[in-house]
Amino acid sequence: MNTTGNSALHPQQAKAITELDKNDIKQAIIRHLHCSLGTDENKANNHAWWKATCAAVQEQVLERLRITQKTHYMNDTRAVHYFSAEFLMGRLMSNNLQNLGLFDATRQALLELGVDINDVMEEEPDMALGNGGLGRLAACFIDSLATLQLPAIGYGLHYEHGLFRQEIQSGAQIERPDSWRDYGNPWEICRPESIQEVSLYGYVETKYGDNGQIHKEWHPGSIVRGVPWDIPVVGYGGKTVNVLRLWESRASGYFNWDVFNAGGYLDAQRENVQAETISKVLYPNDETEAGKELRLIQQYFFCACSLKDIIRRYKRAHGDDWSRFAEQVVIQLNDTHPAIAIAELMRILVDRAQMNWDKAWEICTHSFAYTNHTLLPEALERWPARMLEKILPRHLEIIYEINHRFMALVDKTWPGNDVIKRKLSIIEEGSEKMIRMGNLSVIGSFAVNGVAAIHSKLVKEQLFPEFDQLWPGKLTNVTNGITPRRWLKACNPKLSELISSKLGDEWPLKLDQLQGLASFADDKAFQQQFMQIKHANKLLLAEEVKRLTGVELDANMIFDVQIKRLHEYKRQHLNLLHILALYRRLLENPDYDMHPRAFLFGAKAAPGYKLAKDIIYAINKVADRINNDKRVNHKLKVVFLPNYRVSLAEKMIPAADISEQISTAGKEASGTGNMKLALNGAVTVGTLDGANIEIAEEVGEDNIFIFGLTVEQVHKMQKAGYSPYDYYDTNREIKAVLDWLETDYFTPGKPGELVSVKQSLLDGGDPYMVLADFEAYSDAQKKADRVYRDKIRWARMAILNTARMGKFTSDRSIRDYVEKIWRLSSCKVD
Ligand code: T68
Repeated sequence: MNTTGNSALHPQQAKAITELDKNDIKQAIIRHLHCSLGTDENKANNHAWWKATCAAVQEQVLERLRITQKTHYMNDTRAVHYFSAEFLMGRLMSNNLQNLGLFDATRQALLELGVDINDVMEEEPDMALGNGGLGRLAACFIDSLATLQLPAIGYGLHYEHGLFRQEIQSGAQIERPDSWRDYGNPWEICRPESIQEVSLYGYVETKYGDNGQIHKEWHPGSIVRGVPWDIPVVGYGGKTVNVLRLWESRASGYFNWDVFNAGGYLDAQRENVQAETISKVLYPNDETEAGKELRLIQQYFFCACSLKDIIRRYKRAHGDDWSRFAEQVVIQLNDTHPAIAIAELMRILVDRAQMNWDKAWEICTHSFAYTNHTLLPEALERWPARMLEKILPRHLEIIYEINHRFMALVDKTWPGNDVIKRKLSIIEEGSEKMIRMGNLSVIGSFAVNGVAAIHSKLVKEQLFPEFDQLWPGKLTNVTNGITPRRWLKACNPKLSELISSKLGDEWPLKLDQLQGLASFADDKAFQQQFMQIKHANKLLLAEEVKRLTGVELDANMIFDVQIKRLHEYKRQHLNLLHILALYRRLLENPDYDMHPRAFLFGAKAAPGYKLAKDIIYAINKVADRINNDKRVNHKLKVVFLPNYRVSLAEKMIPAADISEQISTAGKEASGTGNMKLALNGAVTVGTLDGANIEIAEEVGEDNIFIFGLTVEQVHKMQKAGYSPYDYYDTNREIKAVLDWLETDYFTPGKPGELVSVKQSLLDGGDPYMVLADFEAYSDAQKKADRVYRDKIRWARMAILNTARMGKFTSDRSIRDYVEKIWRLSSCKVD
């Protein structure tokens, strides 16, 4: 077993972090080059420097971790347990150095050793254990939890392969396995002392006690071992270091020895392979539920391991007295992915601790809270009852019992109303009986939140209106946020330095202080500095673009950025149609008046999502044609950057002038890329959707380009019977660009290759109202173009965007959770 990171203590660790200087760090790095890696300063390549540097940093981190854990234990603190199938951590070296306050000293130390810290940081593979916004939110939240010195632990899965690596071949997305820990991960620590075992399959036996009591006993068919790996999570300021505990599945030696001894070596191995499959790979589908057995097993596996871990810790302090459990433990369910934990805790309390149902239910419903991240029907998790019966037979019985008792409450509230009963039931009747995990989550939790004001309103009014009536106040809002440490301080060092020169260096902890920049918004010298930094960031990105794609960008162009998962509702194809319109205008009139613009995309499509992959292909084909068309390419460029991920976002965001946030109103729950881009001085072109609405409120309508249908208008139009042909037949430009896609102009010799995009917008019914919003979008883009050419006005807008993003720090989100839901106290670690 690889147990990297447990290097022996060294006297230097006794020194307080603030006293550490570059010489100490230099010595530690060299010591690790010699003693941990068996190399030296002359032989070491960048990878070795990276590992040695991480090991030197990890020494500091582990010492803080030990002190934090001791402090939490001594204080017997209430803690939040953040259950998430995804944590999209990205790279950790620069983050940990920033949060420990050791970045500059380490940069200097490496420099004196003849090494550039930027080259060293590039060696780190991203920890891509998530799909997109939901996973990255979890990562920002654990950063804020540690920063605010709150007792917290993240629980998730230790996927061997994170989100696939994307290659673009002849314009098409190819998926390659991601191997983030092939050469070892210096941050993780294996904790064999905390291994758990989890049961699966089998059957339930009903036993009758002497007093007539019924007792259920689950006889599992298989047992899997969960091995915990801890990733330290360093709070800003370096005081509290919490952990992210990720479970790896292993075959439990337990079951297989018999088979092995009976000569069934291969059979024994087969069972190993199955057990180890559980944490093999992250499911790459965001916003859809495939209903795959392995996915349910993944969910149950990490929930069961985590609950056992929580209970072990609770019992160490409280023995068999369960009465204080809900006081000490709050479990936040990041979407419904961990919802099976509700049934698992009931099973533990009722079957194992022999508690009566009502008391167990009381504990459960005071321990869990649930965050909803989507209204899209295809993303709401439902599991076939038959699948649950096979994998978790006892849990299915428990879910039926929860539902039975809940239906009695519904009947009392709405006597005889079968329509409401059918709607609120956890069980969906139909050709195949399904278990609705959303309903289970609402019923089993004491609080339910959406992730932006509009989204939470829609959760209340459209998704769960009867639940809101039944339990007023249970449904609430916590607007998402992002950590300014990673998404400004670390990724945009030049802008951070400028901000600190004006406001001091507390803003990463008190992001509202950025307001102080507003008084410089009209200061010519400051405008110039701010825009010079943007320009420098654009030059850096242009270099990267050249390296990755061969395309040359002029940093004087507008850098217009759309970075997010590829999905129809996010409408990358609306952006594409507008690019085609610009291209056409330029061909028709070479003097067409526009500021040169580079459109940059970054997006992964779920491997099974055909149209999303077709849109990627279309973007790439259009990009090829435009970038090689001498007639226009001084004014128009299109770049699709392959393998969009956290570390690429960190390079694109500081260089963006325009942030594309153009989802169909009502579809994007919140968005968080919108916050990151605005924080770095990009101006949003966006719809009134998700957190865009709150961003517009903060920055003011003069500092954002809002366009398009509102939620109400979308709703009304769809009810009235929306016909995309109304736009195709009457808008010349729309017709021309859609028809263009059918020719072989972008795919020479292969007409029709891009036709699926057109079809989805016409015969496909244009479910996301792309054509309905096209003209408004084009107008907003024209306005943005005009404003950009007024350098002073644009600089003012960009500065005010940065200045007014204070609300969107994830520290504020976490404080909201603490006040509205978790009721936690911070625990100072010194
Ligand atoms: C996102 N959801 C929302 N889901 O789309 C976004 N789904 O608006 C919001 O800002 C963000 O959550 C944070 O709240 C997702 O990212 C997934 O990735 C996902 C993964 C698996 C299954 C379903």
